[in-house]
Formats: sequence, C-alpha cells, structure tokens
Amino acid sequence: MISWWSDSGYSSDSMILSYELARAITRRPLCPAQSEPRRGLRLKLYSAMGTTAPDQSNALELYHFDRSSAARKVRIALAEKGLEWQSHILNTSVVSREHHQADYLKLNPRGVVPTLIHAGKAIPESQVILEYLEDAFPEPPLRPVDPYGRSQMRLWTKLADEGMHVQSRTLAICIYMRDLNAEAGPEAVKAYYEAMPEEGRRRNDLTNIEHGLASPLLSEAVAYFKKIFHDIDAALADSSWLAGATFSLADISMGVYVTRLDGLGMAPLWGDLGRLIDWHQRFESRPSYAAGVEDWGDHSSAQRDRYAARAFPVIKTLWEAA
Ligand SMILES: N[C@@H](CCC(=O)N[C@@H](CS)C(=O)NCC(=O)O)C(=O)O
Repeated sequence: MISWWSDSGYSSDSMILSYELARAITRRPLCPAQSEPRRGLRLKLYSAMGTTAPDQSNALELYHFDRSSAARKVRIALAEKGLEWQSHILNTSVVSREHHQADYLKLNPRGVVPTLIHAGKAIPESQVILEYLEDAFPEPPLRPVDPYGRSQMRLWTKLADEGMHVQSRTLAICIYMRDLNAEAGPEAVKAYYEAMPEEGRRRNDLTNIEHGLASPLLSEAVAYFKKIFHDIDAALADSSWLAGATFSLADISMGVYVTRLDGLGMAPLWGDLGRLIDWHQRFESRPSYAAGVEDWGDHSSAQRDRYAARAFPVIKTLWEAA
C-alpha cells in the first residue's frame, strides 16, 4: 500500500476537482454550446457505433473536455475550417469519470478525450482526428501543399504522440494536479485508477502522484520540453510557421503545449526564445484559438497560479540543468 492514497490525489490534464469548481475558476464566459445541457450519452453512442440510429447525417460531434490539450487541438482545427459541430462535454473528474463509462470506452478504448463522431462513426486520438479532418474537409488546408512540407509538418505532429503529451501530463500532475485532486478523497482516486484502461498511464501517474515535484520522471519531462522549445525556435528562423509559410497542423499540435506550459506559469523559462514567443503570440491571436481554447475556459486560475509559483524554482533548476 503506498501512502499517496491517503494524503494526495490525482488530476489529469483535464481533471479538475469538480465540474462546479472548473466553472468557478473560468475567467472567460462560457460559449453557448458549453452551457447547453448534455444529451443522454446512450443515445449518442448508439448512433456513433454504426447501429441503426436515427441520425445518419454528416453531422460532426465531439466528446471532449474544456481544458484538455488534446481536445484543444481538435477544436482549433474545427474552427480553422469553419465547421459546425455538436459538443458533448465529458466530465473527466475523479468523481464523475464519465470517460470511463462502458459506452464511451467502446468509442475510445483508452478512455480519454477527445473522440470525434462523423457520419455516425467514431474517431479517437487527437492527432488522428486532425488528419481525418484534413482528409474529410480539405478546405482551407492545414497541411502544406508540397510533399516535403508535409514531411516537415509530420515530423512535428508525431512528437505529440511520441512523448509530448505524456511529458506535459507529468509536469501538470507534479506541479499542481496531485494536490488539487486530493480533495476528491482517496476512495474516488482509487476507483478512478482501478478503472483507467491504460497501464502505462497509470504507472506514470502513480509515480508522479507519489513524489510530486521530487518525481524521478520530472527532470526528463523538463529536459524534453526545453529541447523541443529550442527546436521550435530554431525552425522559425527559416519560416514564419513550423512547416513553412502557412499555418498547419504542426503549429496547432505544438502550440497547444506551449499554451499548456504557459498556463502552468513556466513562460519565464523560455524568455530568451524570441521566435518561439512571437510564433506563439501569432498562434494565440488567430480567431481559431479564441474559438478552440479561450471560449472553453481559461487555462489558469488563482489556485493554479499559487501551485505554479511554488513549483517554478524547482522546474527552473531542472530546466537550467538540462
Ligand atoms: N493520445 C491521446 C491522449 C488523450 C488524453 O490524454 N486526453 C486527456 C485529456 S488531455 C484525458 O482524457 N484525460 C483523462 C484521463 O486520463 O483520465 C490523444 O491525443 O487524443
């Protein structure tokens, strides 16, 4: 039996203590779609699983959570393309665990958000969803037109699945989520981890929850981001966007993680990376960022800021040592 069950908790990128608290710490007003009552999950999943559902249209639906980095990517792409879609918020808190429902797991066996539903079919995994949207809705394009440009774009986008998402989760848990989620209580946290489908995710989380800012996984996560942020800065010496002259999936896939670390109070770490800062400001200035990120909730809060301030000296030391 390890001690964290009794004295600490866990929260993923998207897991806030309670939906009420998540709402309370939101600085921006909610968009209308977010405040709509959620429809019954069973009916929507019935449709999504390709059975004889009443709705066989080309409608787009997204199961997501407001502060999820993976969901942000998809919402930004949807906005870039001007697509209409229906929102289904899944409350992924340790208490509610709506993403662990059996019906949802049929759509997304890893039990994570987001999942896109298009024409009654489910597509999980944010990077796969981005490519799917490109194939299904090519205009306006979010992939460079030339094959070499596309190869460059994919060298960036593959990073998200190779490690960036996992490393950002490590940072978030160690910096504040373990403490935030402790209020859910040990039984809720225990039940959450028993239901989590992915063993590797569970193992990493438990290590980070047990050790917090002293986690053996933290230095690697910090070094990982330091390298990628420097790579981004260097790449921007040659072009205004990561994969060339036009905004692409590479910018979306990398940009949300800069936003994530910025929201964890870490921006002073990359104050010397002028090109990255300028690029990220241009990313945040796009209407799609407002529609895909800001309208779904602010990434910071007074409570989070306090945890971030506590963590900053530790993270700074690791960044400088990397
Ligand atoms: N590789 C997945 C990662 C998705 C993911 O980790 N989503 C997080 C939110 S950013 C989640 O569902 N967390 C809830 C949990 O792990 O319980 C993707 O890109 O879609």
